[in-house]
Amino acid sequence: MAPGANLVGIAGGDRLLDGVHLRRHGRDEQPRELPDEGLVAVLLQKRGCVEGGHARIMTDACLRELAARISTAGRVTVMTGAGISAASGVPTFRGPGGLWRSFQPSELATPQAFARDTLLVWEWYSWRREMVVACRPNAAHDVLARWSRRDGVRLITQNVDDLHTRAGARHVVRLHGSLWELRCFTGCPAGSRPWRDERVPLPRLPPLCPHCGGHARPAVVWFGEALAHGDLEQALAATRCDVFLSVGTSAVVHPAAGLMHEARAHGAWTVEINPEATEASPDVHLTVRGLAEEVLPAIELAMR
Ligand code: BJW
Repeated sequence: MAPGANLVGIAGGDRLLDGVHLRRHGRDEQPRELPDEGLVAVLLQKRGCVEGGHARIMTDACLRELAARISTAGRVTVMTGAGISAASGVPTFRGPGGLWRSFQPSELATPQAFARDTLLVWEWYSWRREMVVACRPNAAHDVLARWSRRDGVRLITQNVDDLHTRAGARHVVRLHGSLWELRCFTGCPAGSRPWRDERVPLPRLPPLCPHCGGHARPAVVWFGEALAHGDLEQALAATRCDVFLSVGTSAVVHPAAGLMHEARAHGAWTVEINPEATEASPDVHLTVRGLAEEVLPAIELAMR
């Protein structure tokens, strides 16, 4: 912990926010002393305003500011990545335990890989479907499901696990498709529209297109493939917002990673929630270094 830091937990023995760090960025965010009010304490590190990474305690005040910004904003957009499902047991892609540590994206997540070894790719997706079907939405999905019922809140996800929908979220824009939908790989007209198939295991690997009898593929977006036009349009429209939260994403995969920058260019106040620094960290107004399943419930609590 940095010199001067004084990390405290939540009063009443609740340790919900222990270890959550908040970091402010951007010229328009002036450093200021934040009173220690003792309910929730988090560690604030102000890059560029406090020499030597000196940390100071930020308590309720900043969390309340974040909560107030979200409550009073007319338009709030939340974009999520694999990290939001980590607590549900769904592996992320990058970082320790990430799928790309054990598997090559070029061998599994491209149309070329599918054409080369259709069965191998389907075995990988079948394994992931078996894993995800056993997972349940966590507290972070639950909070976002509640927020999604508010006017002006838009939810964009890069995740293919459908856990937002299973948590009850409304109008989720799924930029990278769904593990639970299939479409025709050969591109026959009727099979181009994804259909839902939640059977685990699938009765046949590789599954076939019911329309033309060719191979069906997972209706997800692989590297080198365009995102569905409508999804990207909706996501871009959602960057016109007052607050943009980026939750649990390494922010390396485009075009999703560009949405935060778009939002900031449109004047949004941008926030990142992630236990690690990411490509986006230097560019957001506020970085909350913490776990989505802890930080989002804490924000929701502070909104009451
Ligand atoms: C926690 C946590 C906790 C852990 N709480 N946090 C511009 C620049 C450079 C490259 C490109 C560019 N534009 C396009 C490209 C190429 C490419 C790309 O971006 N490559 C980069 C990797 C360099 N993009 C594409 O190819 C895209 N297509 C495209 O652009 O098409 C253009 C086109 C136009 C017209 C015609 C044709 C083409 C498509 C990208 C598709 C990505 N697909 C995947 C697989 C989906 C299917 C599947 O699941 O099998 O999507 S890849 C994988 O990465 C998956 C994810 O959605 C995506 C993003 O990953 P995410 O969610 O950020 O996860 P992680 O693991 O990276 O990070 C997790 C984070 O959580 C970490 O930071 C942790 O710290 C954190 N965390 N626990 C909160 N409890």
